[in-house]
Amino acid sequence: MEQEGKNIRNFVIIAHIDHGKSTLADRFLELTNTVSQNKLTPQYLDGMNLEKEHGITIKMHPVQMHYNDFILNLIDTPGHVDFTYEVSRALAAVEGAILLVDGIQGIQAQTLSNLQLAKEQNLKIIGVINKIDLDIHDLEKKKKELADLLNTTVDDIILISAKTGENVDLLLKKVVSEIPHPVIDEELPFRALIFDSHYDDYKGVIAYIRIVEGEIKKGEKIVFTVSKAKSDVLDLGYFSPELKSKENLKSGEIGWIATGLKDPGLVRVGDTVAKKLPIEVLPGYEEPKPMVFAGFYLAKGGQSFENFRYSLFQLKLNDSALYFTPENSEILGRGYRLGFLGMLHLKITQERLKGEYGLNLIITHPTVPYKVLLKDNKTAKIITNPSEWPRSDQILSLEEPWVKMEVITPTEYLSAILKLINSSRGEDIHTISLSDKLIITCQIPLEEVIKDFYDNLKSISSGYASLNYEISGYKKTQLEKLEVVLAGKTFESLSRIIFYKKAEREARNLALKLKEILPHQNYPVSIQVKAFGRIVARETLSALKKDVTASLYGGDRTRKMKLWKKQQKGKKRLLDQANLQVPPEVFLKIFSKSN
Ligand SMILES: Nc1nc2c(ncn2[C@@H]2O[C@H](COP(=O)(O)OP(=O)(O)OP(=O)(O)O)[C@@H](O)[C@H]2O)c(=O)[nH]1
Ligand SMILES: [Mg+2]
Repeated sequence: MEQEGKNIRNFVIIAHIDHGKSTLADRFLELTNTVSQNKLTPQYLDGMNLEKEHGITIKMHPVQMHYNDFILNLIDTPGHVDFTYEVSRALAAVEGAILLVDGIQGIQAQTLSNLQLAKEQNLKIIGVINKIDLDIHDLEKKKKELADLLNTTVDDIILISAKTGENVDLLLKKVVSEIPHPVIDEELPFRALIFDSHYDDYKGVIAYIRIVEGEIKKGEKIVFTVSKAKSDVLDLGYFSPELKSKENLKSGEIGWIATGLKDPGLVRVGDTVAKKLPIEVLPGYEEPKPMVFAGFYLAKGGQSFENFRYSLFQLKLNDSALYFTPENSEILGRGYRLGFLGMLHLKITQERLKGEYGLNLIITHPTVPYKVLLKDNKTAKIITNPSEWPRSDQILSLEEPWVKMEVITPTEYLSAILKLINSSRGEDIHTISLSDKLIITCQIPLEEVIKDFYDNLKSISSGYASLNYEISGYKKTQLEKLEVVLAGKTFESLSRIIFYKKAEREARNLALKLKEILPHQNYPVSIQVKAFGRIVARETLSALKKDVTASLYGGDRTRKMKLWKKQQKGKKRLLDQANLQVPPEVFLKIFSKSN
């Protein structure tokens, strides 16, 4: 029995974005005949449409392969910083990691951060340099750099081309010989860690599990230690990468179980599955803290709110970093405030809700969470929605989240990057060298990072600089709420919070933007943006006289005159103004322009 488990190798591929993880997985799938040649499209494991569209991995993807007498459970992981939670969960399910480095780019920010995560899990790490089919002029230096990073010798670093397959067989042999087999204990009661999940219309919640001890078979009863939910194992099996059924899953294996549970809220990633309670709970995962929030609302004529709610719970099964709570807006109606790990996470979520659930959604301006200390009760409150912002005379002090940021760049872009960091309120800036590159570390407000720091960094460094960041805590700050008043009426869902020094400029931009995108009315509409207790920006949206009569057929002059006269009547105008509607599309337009 024990012998069986010794044939298992569980490992991940980790790297910076685009360094070739999924392409390497293709070569493994090919080499092990897991996927037939005619089916093997590039980045085969990136099975989601969105992954293909964007050319990046968004989810971790487990797959089982057979190689000689070995069972290899590989988990491909995403490289983008917004999806690091996927990486960290995958790491907890395996014993080893291939750390892949693009030979042209060398070590990048997520190379370091993902390596750190793998070390924390005590994984066996194999260092690999990829893309050797390209002309890498300082290959020896790059080898040395990676060897130093891994505390090993250059002989230990494998050079491959995931594109041509060169040396990939060598790498696979090394995986088998160097990554330890899982600790096997089939005698102890069954315990497994849920590292991911998804919803299936027929089979209910499918939990992706790493079996730690014991064995589970089809038809047996299981219980989830956190929710205490009970179910039967309707089906179970392994990833091929699609779900393949088998009879049982044993200690050391990676697989899935179909629970039949229709309530997506009952199964949580990080929970321990057992056959009966009490049982010692496995360490699980730290809940990621959402750091970017935005209101999501259904566009008119779309699906029901109930559908929206259910879709969010279903999506959460497959994206455990997603946070949501109900909220209301005077313009947009009932909706949800969603929390994300970054702007790409937000964008991908919007696209998944549309593509997988058919939800057309309108999104309000994204914001970071602020800590507000009120004068009366002196307790700190986290505010993630500008409409809940207290009056300024009630505020004792304010704090905003800061991050520790690390930028890796070729030396020639140093001064441009320092300038960018400074104009983004960066502090505590240090620079150290990493062979022919520089690592710049600094503290910087999260709000600045999520805005357009990444795009600016990429453009000033011609794409060569990379960044990583982690929340370092809250710091005292001064913030202002920009309030939008249209035709004398405040529209809360258009308000936003901003660093006080940037408030006036942002207010002017906002007023101009609104002028550009608000539809003209029969009367002039005053656009005001308030901050610091006064109006800081003001524009007027002119009346569109043509519109009044445009719908009239022909040239009936007397009717037109009548309409113009009517339009001039002050009373009517006031009535119209009181009913001024902001169409939901305005949010889409504001959003797309500021990002
Ligand atoms: N020339 C060359 N290109 C490669 C090689 N490996 C990968 N690429 C290319 O690099 C790009 C990124 O490859 P992916 O496999 O998607 O990279 P990834 O690490 O999975 O990216 P993320 O999952 O988004 O982090 C693609 O255009 C690949 O064709 C290689 O060995 N040589
Ligand atoms: Mg990938």
